[in-house]
Amino acid sequence: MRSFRFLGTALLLAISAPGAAQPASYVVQVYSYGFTPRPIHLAAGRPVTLTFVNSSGNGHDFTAKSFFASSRIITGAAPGGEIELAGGETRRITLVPRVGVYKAHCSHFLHATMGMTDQIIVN
Ligand SMILES: [Cu+2]
Repeated sequence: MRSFRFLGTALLLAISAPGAAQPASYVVQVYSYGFTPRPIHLAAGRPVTLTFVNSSGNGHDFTAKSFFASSRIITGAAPGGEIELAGGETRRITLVPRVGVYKAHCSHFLHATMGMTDQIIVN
């Protein structure tokens, strides 16, 4: 019995051991009218799951064409360099970002003017 418990613990440690396969987690809040955090800091070459949470009842998007184009996307998609979010929607994308400073904004009419701009710093 005792040895089985030890085996279980050993297995658990093996599974939860730090490894390159585990992506980091990063949450971007989307609301009327802004993004948080601002700027967004990411580690270059490290897989990260970006979770975009639209807490408002209105549709918004996170447009960052050069950022998504230069990243290696693992799961999810950003067609046209955009993450489109309906009111209350949450979307995830897992990618490996490349070194650089990128601009992001909401492409909906006048939303960038009202504050929906951001910067992604990857280093
Ligand atoms: Cu917007």
